[in-house]
This record gives sequence, structure tokens and C-alpha cells, in this order.
Amino acid sequence: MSASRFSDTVSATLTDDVLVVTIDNPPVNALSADVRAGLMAALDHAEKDSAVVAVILTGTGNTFIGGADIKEFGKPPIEPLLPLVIARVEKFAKPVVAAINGAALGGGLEVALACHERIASPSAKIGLPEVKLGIVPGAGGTQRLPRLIGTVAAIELIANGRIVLANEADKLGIIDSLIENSLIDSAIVSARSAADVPLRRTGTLPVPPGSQEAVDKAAAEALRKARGQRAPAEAVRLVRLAATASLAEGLAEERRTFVTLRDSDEAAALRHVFFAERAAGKVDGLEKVSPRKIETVGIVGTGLMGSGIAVAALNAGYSVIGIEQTREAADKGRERIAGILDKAVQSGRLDTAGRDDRLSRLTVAADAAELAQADLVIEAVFDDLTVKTELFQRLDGILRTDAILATNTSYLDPDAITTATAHPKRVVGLHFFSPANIMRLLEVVNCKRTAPDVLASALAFAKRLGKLPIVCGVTEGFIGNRIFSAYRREAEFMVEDGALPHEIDAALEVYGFPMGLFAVYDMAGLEIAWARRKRQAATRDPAARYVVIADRLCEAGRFGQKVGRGWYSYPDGKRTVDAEVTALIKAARAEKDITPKSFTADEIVTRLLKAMADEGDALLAEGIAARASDIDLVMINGYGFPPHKGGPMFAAGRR
Ligand code: T1G
Repeated sequence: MSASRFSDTVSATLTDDVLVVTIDNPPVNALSADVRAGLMAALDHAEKDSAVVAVILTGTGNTFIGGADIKEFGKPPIEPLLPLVIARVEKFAKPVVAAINGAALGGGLEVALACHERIASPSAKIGLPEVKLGIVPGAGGTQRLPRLIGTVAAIELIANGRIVLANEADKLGIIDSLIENSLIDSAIVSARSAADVPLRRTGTLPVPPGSQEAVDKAAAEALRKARGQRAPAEAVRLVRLAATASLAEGLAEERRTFVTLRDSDEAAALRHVFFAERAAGKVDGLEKVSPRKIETVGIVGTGLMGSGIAVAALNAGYSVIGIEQTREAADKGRERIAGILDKAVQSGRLDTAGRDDRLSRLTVAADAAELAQADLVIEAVFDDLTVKTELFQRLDGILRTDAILATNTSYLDPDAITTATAHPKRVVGLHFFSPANIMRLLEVVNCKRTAPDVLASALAFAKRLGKLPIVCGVTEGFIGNRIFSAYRREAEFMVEDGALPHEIDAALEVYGFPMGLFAVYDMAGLEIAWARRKRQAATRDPAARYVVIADRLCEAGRFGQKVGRGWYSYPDGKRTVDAEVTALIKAARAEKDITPKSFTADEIVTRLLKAMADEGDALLAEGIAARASDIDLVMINGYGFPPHKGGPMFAAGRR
């Protein structure tokens, strides 16, 4: 067996008469310029060496090829470009077999699609997730995948950027066989036998015929989910084109579209989000700190938040002990948790065995002494300082001294709660977003006394839950609610200045928010903010601008959608502009002699983005947020900020 090296990241071994080419470009075998050059050199060698009858492509570690090198985007292209490498593979005179040892994504799958056979290990993850980066596949994915799996399946996968596991890829026909063990040995056998028959070149296959109605339905569903984003719509157009255009025409149109989208603001924003997510949760100096072992999680309070947190922890494999004040409340809490799991079974997201396994790891009791065995206890009780401090005092006498204590408070000062425990270093904030078993965002509050290994444990817990942890310091509302308060305050200033709620909401929805601010306000209820404003009234700066409109709505009993009236009215549940509110707004303006002016949608969005970004700058200056991209992630994942705009800090920077 002889070994050759073709570039820094591409080497090969000749096993009998098959050249096994291995890509080793950590961390994800991205198709960098060196990988592309190495693959071309390996193909040159295989072409010339008569001792080579076939070629195998594979990767090191748990990744086949993670895609094009996103870090190269926005820089001058370096030859050989990926489409050239891929065309060479497909046209190669000798068999080229993809031995998919792990993730084959984006350009990685496009390389595999051009191979003459694809065999995969069960750990393989397969997909064309380019639309999540605001682009479309740019090296043949929209033209070759439909030739293997048909137009409908290709639209669904590519327009949604959905990644499938190996067994689904096998069923769909993306891969030719699933190999449990000795993937390379099997690939060698396949490659050698392929040398004796005509090669199956994907690009020469016809797109299997499908019903036009099914195609139209798949396309409509993809466009509905895209909510106005360009890339999914372009992906649908290109996949449909594959059925009628020649491969060359389809590839040319795909490349043109890819280059246009790659250079768009939308793609720049989504690349920003991609790298931001990977930077989030990294705390300088914490890399060397070992997290404490967490296997049993206690949750005090199994109401709306507590039950959601319990399900998230059960889903992640933890044992969970829910605690309530009475047996009756404990039974209700268990019913609530079981109800969430039953809904998951009904929707097909969970099977009954999975549900039963989760319930077997759940205890819900009325006796807090059960928490003595917990490694982490999360309080999710009523958001009142007295209630929480009394609880912390009580828990001090129950928990192991090395158990971590987390508060889920949204608005209280975790440092004030921590004064109640004799072990302040074990306290950390875990601010979940409701519903806690669904929402990815989790603000991890690094309190004044939180020990480094407690913070590291909280981050490890968040990651095992599949959450997106964002570390923040202690301030009222942490990152998300503080930015949201600034955003809401600015919007109310604009209402007082002349804009109407529905005009502001319309501008936000055109910009990309699923719902406008005032509609969200009505859905959440006005009374929570009203109570906070009344609490703060005594200490409010009299010189600061204050808008009474929201108070007036509450004084009139207009608490939002659940009472049928808020910023809007809701006849038959339909959100409707209410003349009564407009009159109340005009009266409030008149009291301040304000001459109302009109705002364009662009002025509305610009002013609100600035308000959010200014508050974000303050959070950075105060050291509450570690990086601007964390603030973007919080607003995207917790407050509906459109990801294809990159978040308030990114968007404000680009305006
Ligand atoms: N390019 C450059 N860097 C990448 C990368 C990529 N494609 N994928 C990941 N990284 C970096 C990431 O920033 C992080 O860096 C480290 O690798 C580990 O990532 C022509 C044009 C492969 C499933 O969209 O889904 O192909 O923080 O934490 O959890 O049509 O990475 O360590 O400095 O995510 O093990 C299409 C994107 C590209 C796949 C591995 N491909 N990557 O997950 O590691 S466009 C994708 C992933 C394309 C073609 C088009 C995941 C992963 P750092 P990680 P992981």
C-alpha cells in the first residue's frame, strides 16, 4: 500500500489498485482552495497511473466534506473553482466512489453527487443547506439532486435546506448503499466492480418524471415557508429548471444565480449569523475550566416555564425532579409535562417509547427534600423577589453544597436573590424563553459571584439541551428585554410624534418581522409592562420623555388580545385598528401640543433599528454583552428579528 500527498489537506493511499483519496482539513473538511487543488492533483495522478483502476473520495473524522469554505466568500476566487473539480469527477474515465464517512453538506454533497457511486456510513448527514446562508447550491446541487431523487423531493430538501440522516438519504436514493462497518473496504469492492461496467454519470440521467400538481404543491409550500426570502424561491426555480434544461444550461443558470445571491446583503447577514452562533457561548478563559457533572436536574415550580424546562431537560436525557408546594399542584405539574410530551407524540415528533422513557426519568413531588440528589436546581417560581429569596434560603438547607442553583428570573436582580444563599458562587441565571422546550435562546446570566466552573456547567447544560446560550451580565432585562424595552419605548415615542401603531407594525412586517411590535404587545399583554412602569414611577427621571398612551390603554382596561382590546381591537379574534385608540393617541398628543407628523416605512425601521443598536452599544459599554453578534442572536432567536437582516447591530451597521 503506497501513500502520496497531493496538497496540505489531500493525501491518498493505493490499496491494491484503488486510490483512496482522503481530505483532512479540520475542523469540517471544508472545500478550501488547498483541498480543491489537492483533489485535482489526485485526479491527475489517478488518470496517468495505469495501476489505478478506480478512485475513492473520503474525509477524516466525522465529516466527509462540510461544504465550500464559507470563510472564502467575499474574497477573490482562487482556482480551481469547485464546479471545475466537480465536472472533472463526473467526467472521469475511471470510477470515482464517494465513501461518505460523515457530514456531506453543500459543496460536500455536490462532490458526492458527481461521483459515480455513493456509499455512506450510518453516521452520515446529507444535505444542501445553502439557503440558510442566503444562497443556493453553486456547484450542481440543484441540477444533479433532482436527477437522483426527483423534482418534488429535491425542492423540499433544497428550498428548506433540510439535512437528512443516512437512512433517509438511502430511501430517497441520494446514496446507493448504507454500510454499517468497514466503509472503505466496501467502497474498494464497489469501485473495483464499477470499473467493469459503464459508469453512471449523474448529470446524464434524466430527471424522473413527476406529477406537475405535486411539484406545484411542493413549490408553493417552500415559498410559503420562505416568507419572502430570495434564496428558497431561486432554489425552487433552479430545481424545476433541471427537468427541462440541459445539464450545461442548468449549471450555468445555477452558477449565475449563486454568484448573485452570494454577493447579496441577505447572504452577508446570514453568514454573519452563522459565525455569530459559533462564537456565542465562548467565554475568554473558560476553555480550561471543567464543568461539573450534571445528571439530575431539579425544577422548583412546574407551571408554564417550569414544565417547559422539565421537558427540555428530559429530552436531553436528564433525570428531572419537579417540585411543587402541594401534592395536588405536583400532580398538575406532572400532567402538564406529560401533556407536552403527548402533543409531541401526536405530532409525530416523538414516539411512545421515547415519551415513556422521558416519563420514567421524571419525578414530581411536594417535598423539596427530594432535591438533595439534584446536581442542578432551577427555580421557576413566581417572579417575585421575596418568593425567590425565601426559596433560596430553604434550598440551602436541602441541596448538596456542590449543587448548582439557577434562577429563571426575567426581570429581578439575580444578585439580590443570591444574597439569600450562603453559597453565592453556586448561583447562575438561566433565563429561558417561553415555550422553554421549543425556544433555542437561553440567556446565561453571569452573576457577580458566579464561580467559573458554575458558568462553564451552565453553558455545558445549555448546549446539551440544544439551546443557543448567550452569556450576559446582570442588568434589568438582561440583553433581550433591555433591547426590547428600548425598541418599544422608541415606538411609543413615534406614536406620540405622529405614527399610528398599525403603520409601525406594517413597516416592521415588510422589513421581515413575523409580527409588528404592537401586535406582539397585545399578544403578550399590556399589564406586565404597566406594572413595571408603576413600580418604577417613583424613581423615574422626571426630565426623561414619558409617553402615557400605554398607561391610558391599561386604565381603560385594554390589556391586549386576551381581553379583546389593546392597541388594536379583536372583533371575532381579528386584529383591527380601533378608532377609540386613535382618538386616545390624538388626545395624548394634544396634551403635549405635539403636531403629528407622518413617517415613511423606511424612517420607522431606521429609527427603531437605531434605538435597538444604541441600547446594544450601551450593553457592550457596560460589559453586559460580550460581543455585538451576541446581541444580534438574542434579538433574532428571542424577538423575531429577521435572520436575513443579521440582527439590529449588524443591520444598523449596514445602513
Ligand atoms: N466553511 C468554513 N468554516 C466552517 C464551515 C464551512 N462550510 N462549517 C463550519 N465551519 C467552522 C465553524 O465556523 C467553526 O469554526 C468550526 O468550523 C466548527 O463548526 C458550493 C457554496 C459541518 C455540521 O452550510 O453545518 O457549500 O468556531 O461548530 O457542530 O454549493 O459546521 O471553530 O472557529 O458548526 O461539528 C454549505 C455549515 C456551505 C455547512 C459541523 N455548508 N457547517 O458541525 O461544528 S456553502 C454548510 C455546519 C456551500 C456550495 C455552497 C457544521 C457542521 P470555529 P461547528 P459542528
